[in-house]
Amino acid sequence: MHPDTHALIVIDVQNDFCPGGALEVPQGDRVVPGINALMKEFGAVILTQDWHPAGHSSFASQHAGKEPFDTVEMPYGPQILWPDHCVQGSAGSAFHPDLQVVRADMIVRKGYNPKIDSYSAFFENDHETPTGLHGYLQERGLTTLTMAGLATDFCVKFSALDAAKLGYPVTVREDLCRGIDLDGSLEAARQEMREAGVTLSQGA
Ligand code: VGL
Ligand code: ZN
Repeated sequence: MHPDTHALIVIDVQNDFCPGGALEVPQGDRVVPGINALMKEFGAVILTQDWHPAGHSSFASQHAGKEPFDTVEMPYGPQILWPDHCVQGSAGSAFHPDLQVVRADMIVRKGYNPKIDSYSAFFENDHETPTGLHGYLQERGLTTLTMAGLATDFCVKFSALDAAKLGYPVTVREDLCRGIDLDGSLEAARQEMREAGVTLSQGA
């Protein structure tokens, strides 16, 4: 059991990121049993949920002549375009059916702003619009974080880097994450996280 100042943050364990989903992460569903078991070791459990309006600007379908996984320039910087995924209220946006959602104290939704993507649990992709999670953690006295979920090289990475920047000691349970791995993005993400002082763990 971790001290009650230590929170588990479970990133985007949703149907669309699992095999058969719109933006499937290879073996994404494999993280579920281990995450459920890990929840028992924490007094505070927070889930994030990717939650896009239909026609979101991160969808390739909204950009003439573009395909999923192409990159475009947005006012806030380069943006990878994705297949339509995690549309608010769709079956794909729901949590994996075996994830113990009942254990969650808090669910943070992100990506609901039509014009900005939001990979991180803390800030949208402009790196300045907050989700409110930092304030929530501060008000509850949650000072140390462990993260797991999908995808290692996108939402988990951006969440962990922002947590480190905000001053939280943060551990990423790599054994309970899976990556998309576009052009070496998984190894690059591991390197970036290590350089930012994030602890990468393969489990106890
Ligand atoms: C994610 C791409 C687009 C993720 C979300 O959860 O890693 N990746 N939206
Ligand atoms: Zn998304």
